[in-house]
Amino acid sequence: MKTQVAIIGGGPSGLLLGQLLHKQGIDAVVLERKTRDYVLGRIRAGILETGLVDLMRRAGVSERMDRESFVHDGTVISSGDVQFEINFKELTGQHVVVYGQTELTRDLYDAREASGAQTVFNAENVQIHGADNDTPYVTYDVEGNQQRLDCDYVAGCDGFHGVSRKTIPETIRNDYEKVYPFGWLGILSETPPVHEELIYANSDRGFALCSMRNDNLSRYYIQCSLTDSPEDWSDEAFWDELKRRIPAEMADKLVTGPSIEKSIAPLRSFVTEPMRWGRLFLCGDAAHIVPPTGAKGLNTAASDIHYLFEGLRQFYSNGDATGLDTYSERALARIWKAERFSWWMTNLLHRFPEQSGFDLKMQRAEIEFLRSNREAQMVLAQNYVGLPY
Ligand code: FAS
Ligand code: PHB
Repeated sequence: MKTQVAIIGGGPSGLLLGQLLHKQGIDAVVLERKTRDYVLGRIRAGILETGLVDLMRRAGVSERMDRESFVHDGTVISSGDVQFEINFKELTGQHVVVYGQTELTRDLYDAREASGAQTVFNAENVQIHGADNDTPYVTYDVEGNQQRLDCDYVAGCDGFHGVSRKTIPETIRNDYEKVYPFGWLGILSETPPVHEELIYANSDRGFALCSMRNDNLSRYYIQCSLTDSPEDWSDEAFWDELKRRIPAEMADKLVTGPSIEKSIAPLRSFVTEPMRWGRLFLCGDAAHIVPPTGAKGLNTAASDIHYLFEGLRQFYSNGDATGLDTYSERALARIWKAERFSWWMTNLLHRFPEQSGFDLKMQRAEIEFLRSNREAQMVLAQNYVGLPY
């Protein structure tokens, strides 16, 4: 089999790239290790920057998102019972959009199936060959039979645990990592959101986040120990702990109910450099991970896809490889700013096991400065709505 672009990974990165390429008349085949239902079963991001919304519109996959998503003009930050709003609209003129990654991925799968573009599910043992020469190809197994896909380029969109990043020799690759000493226990509940905007809560007991998917589907997180498992937390215990971490006036009006999903995500900051090796380009979680505190993971994957798509569009339309040659440098420039913001938000809002009394005073002073200083709020708002591509 032959294609122009072999895309490894059928998550949001791979699917968005595939749809943009299809609209441009560039052939791409997606190789996904799991099934569509398995991919859609993962509950992840909820906040979209307008850059990602614009890419979905350009890909022709925004009709349901435009109909069902919510525009948020700000967010609440709280510390104990003190709470204040960061008004993105007033500070930056911009907003964010609330629309679950699951729904965005579903829309992309529906569009890909409607387009007739090829997706191979249950593609096992994917291996990338010849990325550092002019005739790359990918092998993979389906039902025990090895297949070969010849291509011009390979887009490694296979997430943190995929094969693409590991294909780049360690002698060439530089990995940068920070692992945080806690995780996020998240639940989904068919209950009305506690507030019309998100609440990022710092408390003596740890971090909490009140988010949502729609008027009757809420997403809540509490910071938890890395030794915890979801089974350790009954719904009742989760709700009790959440109420202790958000302002009392919010806790009083919190509507609780049975969880329909409960999972724990570890938190890490990670970047690999470079994001290109010959004909192989890394995108999204294959190249970088952020703690979800800044809602940047999916949104930084989107800017990678923007840069790579533009480079491929330019190359296939007039042979100019400038966009491809500058891909890694341009993507990393934006990624590191998102890493900084996500690291800063995580340090601002979480309780760290080894925090001293002085460290806690510094954290409280940082939150008080943010509460009382417009310019500090402007910096948070500019990063949260998304820095320019
Ligand atoms: P993904 O990991 O989503 O997709 C990679 C795909 O490649 C998967 O479908 C996988 O099955 C496939 N694959 C892997 N190895 C393969 C192989 N060898 N061969 C073929 N296919 C292979 N981001 C936010 O912005 N906000 C959030 O709130 C947020 N919450 C998160 C919660 C959790 C638990 C996790 C893990 C991440 C969260 N993220 C969040 C980040 C997340 O949304 C990612 O940024 C996003 O999924 C990135 O998309 P992809 O790059 O497509 O990677
Ligand atoms: C979510 O709704 O899942 C969500 C929102 C904002 C974040 C992280 C997760 O920062």
